[in-house]
Amino acid sequence: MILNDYVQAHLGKDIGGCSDEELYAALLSMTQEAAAGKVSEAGKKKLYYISAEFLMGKLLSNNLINLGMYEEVKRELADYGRELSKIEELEPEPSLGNGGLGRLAACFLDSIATLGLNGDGIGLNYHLGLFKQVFEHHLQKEEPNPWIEKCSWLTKREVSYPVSFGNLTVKSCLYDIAVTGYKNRTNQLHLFDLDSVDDSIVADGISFDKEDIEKNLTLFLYPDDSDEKGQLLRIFQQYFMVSNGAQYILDECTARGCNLHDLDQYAVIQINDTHPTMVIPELIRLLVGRGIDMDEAIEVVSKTCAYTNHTILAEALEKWPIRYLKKVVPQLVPIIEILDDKVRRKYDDESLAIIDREDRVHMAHMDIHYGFSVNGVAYLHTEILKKNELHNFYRIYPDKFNNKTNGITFRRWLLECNPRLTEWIESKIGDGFKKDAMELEKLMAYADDEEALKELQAIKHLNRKDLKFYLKRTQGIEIDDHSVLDVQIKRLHEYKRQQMNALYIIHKYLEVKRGRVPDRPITFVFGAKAAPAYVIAKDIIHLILCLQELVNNDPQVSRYMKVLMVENYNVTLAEKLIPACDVSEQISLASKEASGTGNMKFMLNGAVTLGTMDGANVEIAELVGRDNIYIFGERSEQVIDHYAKADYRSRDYYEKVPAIKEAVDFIVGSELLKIGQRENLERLHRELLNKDWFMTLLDFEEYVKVRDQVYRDFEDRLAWERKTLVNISKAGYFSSDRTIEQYNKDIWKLNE
Ligand code: 26Q
Repeated sequence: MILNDYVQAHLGKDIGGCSDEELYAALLSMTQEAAAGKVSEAGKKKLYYISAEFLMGKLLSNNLINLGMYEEVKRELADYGRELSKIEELEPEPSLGNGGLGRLAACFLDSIATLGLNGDGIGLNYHLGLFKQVFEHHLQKEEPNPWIEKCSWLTKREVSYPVSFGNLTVKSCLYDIAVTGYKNRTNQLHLFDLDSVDDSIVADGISFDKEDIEKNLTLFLYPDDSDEKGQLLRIFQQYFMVSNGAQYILDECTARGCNLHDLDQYAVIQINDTHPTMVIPELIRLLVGRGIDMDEAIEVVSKTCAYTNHTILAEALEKWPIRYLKKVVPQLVPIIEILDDKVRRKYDDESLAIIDREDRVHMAHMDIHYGFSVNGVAYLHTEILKKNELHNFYRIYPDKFNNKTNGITFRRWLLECNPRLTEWIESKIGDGFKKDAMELEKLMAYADDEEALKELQAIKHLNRKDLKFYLKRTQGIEIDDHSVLDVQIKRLHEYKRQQMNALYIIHKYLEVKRGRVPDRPITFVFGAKAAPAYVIAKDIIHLILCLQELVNNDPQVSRYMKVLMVENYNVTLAEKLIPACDVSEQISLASKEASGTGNMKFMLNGAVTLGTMDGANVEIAELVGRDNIYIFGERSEQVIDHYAKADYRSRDYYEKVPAIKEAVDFIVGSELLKIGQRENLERLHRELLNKDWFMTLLDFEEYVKVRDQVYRDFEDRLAWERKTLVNISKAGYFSSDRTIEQYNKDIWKLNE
């Protein structure tokens, strides 16, 4: 009776006498106390995973599962007619991340603790987090997303560091979130903050005084950086994160007996993309300040830091004008100049420089020269880094490059979000898969077991019903639980090609109008936020919302298809959508999606992938075999070749293929113009015709063909369910426990 005893002791009443709010507060403190009992500092060397984002998701169920209290608490609540899922709805989702990179960091923290490794996260405590998305007049509008409540997972620590920006010095504060491992230790996520930050300076959506650093520093994740003030603020944030992180690391290592000459034996710092790159010059600066000479400091730091690359999009690789760094972090500039100078003395190759001829600092270059490891996040991605994007670096540092294919934590993405499937798996193969995900392969014994396949189908149907009620209650939208559920949920970006999905919907709409109706209704679901200053991305959202209005209100068509774009897509929504999904859209232009991790979550929950040979899709295809995945589109080598030759012209495809012309022109046709804004629709139309940088029209024809095949194949229900089963069976490789074991074996080398 863990919960009942707890509320008796603390509130003097039993579960039945408590409100949901009281139960939530009690569960929160009860799990926090249980987690605190599992903290340990064992092992000489410690990992620090430093990241601008940690997309944690709600923590209550996750912590209960990991602490082994979930079943009992659920049962106790049920005895009093209460439901954990209702109580959980009171918990706000921490708004500390944006997409894949942040969610990966959260999965990694879970696996690090689960494997019993000594490793903490370091980041920032953004008060208003990533903006909250609302739809108004079929357009995305951004609002602040305050998520910190009095009753929260944050614990204030008695830790504070001075951080200097030229002539402004601030004093930080620190909050920790306990990270529970599955039946194992507790680690910490350290989130630095500033007491003087003031939410009330935000007015009119998400605008605020970008120059009032003491009040705005940790307000938002990715504040609008379309102007210089916004870019400077991002540098303020990044430096605040790394300077606090570096001071914390040095203090903690010193307390554990490190003499700083041997820092690399006490600490390893994993730099998550380039956002925390300034930790390198900052650590060097601090070491010199603590009496170590410059050359040795550089060497020590280079042995301590490792870098993960998450993108090959040139525009996403950070390059800061040195003028900005002089304004915000003048103390780092001489160090960065020394680092650049050393590189230039050694290599006569401009492409390797840290400070380029236009006086911009290439953050990734600093990471590669002054870190001991560089990793990509899927096999194909790492190969492209080595052969193309970072080829000149690979030539000089072949041994630094390594691949670590991403993974996801099965605790959240199976046990927590899909209890029905979890129970079913357990009934078939026992519970070994909860610790060793590769055991899922044992399910292959049921690949031709009709009974088992029907059970699997029934589980998806029940999950669909849950989703139906959830969406109705929270988004006011009705879905058909007998339709095929086709889902694309991820950040909005042109390379991910939500616009191609939308063009297919247009095509299908016109087909239905012509009387060619699908065998079964289809529900097309989207979830995506667009960066506030990303104009075309917002136009694509506009198109999807206009299509939603058009399709769903057309009585002739809506019997056969529905479009649904969920508002404010987040981890909580993903956990509801994924277990109910049939078709997983992973349709990025080959070579552009570093890995993807949503693809793995869908696979694990028995959705079948419709995708390009990009990122981890390549590895999924390899594992499940071609009968159990739908692949289409130009391959990465050819795509890279098109860019090199600059020989892709979207207009050629538009002119050559009538179905393409028809779908593209529909964007600016009378039906949609009646619903939407001419400016947005025309801009998107022009973009597709004149630029289409991510080659939507190149792949469109084959996409239509293969996608139609998917829906036809769905009708052979048993054959489809077999594909589902194979996907689940082969998903074990994508456990983040495997990924973290590889990081530890090849890069971190903890516990040795
Ligand atoms: C850069 C400059 C200025 C402002 C913002 C940024 C910025 C912000 C966020 C650049 C990149 C990001 C996020 C990237 C991201 O989420 N990448 C994803 O990482 C996943 C985990 O490795 C991969 O699975 C995805 O393929 C990759 O897109």
